[in-house]
Amino acid sequence: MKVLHPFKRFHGNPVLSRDDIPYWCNTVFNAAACKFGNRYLLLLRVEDLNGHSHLTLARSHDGYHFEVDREPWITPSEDPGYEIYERYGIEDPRITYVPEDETWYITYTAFGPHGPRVGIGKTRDFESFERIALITEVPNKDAVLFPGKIDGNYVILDRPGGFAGSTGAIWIQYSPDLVYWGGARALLAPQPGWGKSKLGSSVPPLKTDEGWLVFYHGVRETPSGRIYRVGAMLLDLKDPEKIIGYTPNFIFGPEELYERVGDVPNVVFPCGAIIEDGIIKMYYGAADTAIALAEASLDDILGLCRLAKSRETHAR
Ligand code: BMA
Repeated sequence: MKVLHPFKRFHGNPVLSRDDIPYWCNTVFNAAACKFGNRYLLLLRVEDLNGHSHLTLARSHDGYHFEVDREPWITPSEDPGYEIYERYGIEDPRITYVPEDETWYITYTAFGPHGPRVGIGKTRDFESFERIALITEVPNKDAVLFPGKIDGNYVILDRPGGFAGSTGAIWIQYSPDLVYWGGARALLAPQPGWGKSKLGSSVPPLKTDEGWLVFYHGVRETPSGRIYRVGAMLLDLKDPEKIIGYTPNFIFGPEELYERVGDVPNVVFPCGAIIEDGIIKMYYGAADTAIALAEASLDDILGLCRLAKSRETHAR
């Protein structure tokens, strides 16, 4: 059976909003997610009263009710190699566990006077955090690391461009050491329709029997502003440059009031997902103002990805 709307929103949404942050801030949104031991962790993007973002941890025993740390965890770096690039904040984190390194990697958007670029760092304990490198030039954001090397290389999806008329496509790149990246190729470019203006990967690729499952956001410009929605595609496990299926339509979009109304209206923006017992928990920023949760069955999502096998409509 085809399921048109595979995600069900958590009845207690939003999961976190400004009132849950134990210090002054403007908003909380766009959180990375992972399971660390038996705890669910969210790495929150918190926007301060100056409009600059930093990252703060929230912890949960059930994935639905979170307690936020009293202090920020990762703040913009004062190291001279980073300072100018993070001067206006660090945004939209994604967390990937790489088993062969026994390490959790965190990618984020560093934002400074030159524009947005991608940073990557690592942790093993969610206490200490070490920056590895700034890995792209500007403008680039929405970088998600695959959870393991493929053919000896780390693999990342990122989104160069998307500003001043450039396409805003999802690209793929490779690295032997997480510092030097190359072999860049365009993977998925915007098409007329719900993702016409730009695309960006949402959550790090999830390994399934049928391929790498990638949620991505698509942006449509309208006379009353942008609408951010979510689609999914499947990439070949051995050659992730091959799109082997995708959802022909968006599968999640702003509908509830907390997604429609906020600092930036009509935005759902996932940065983290956790799969347990065939159920995907997707955490998403709602209207750049709160964090919400929706759940779907993995089978339903894979079924929707099987609907379109051709790559023809996805210009590269
Ligand atoms: C994107 C990113 C996200 C944000 C979205 C909607 O470009 O900056 O952080 O949620 O815009 O404002």
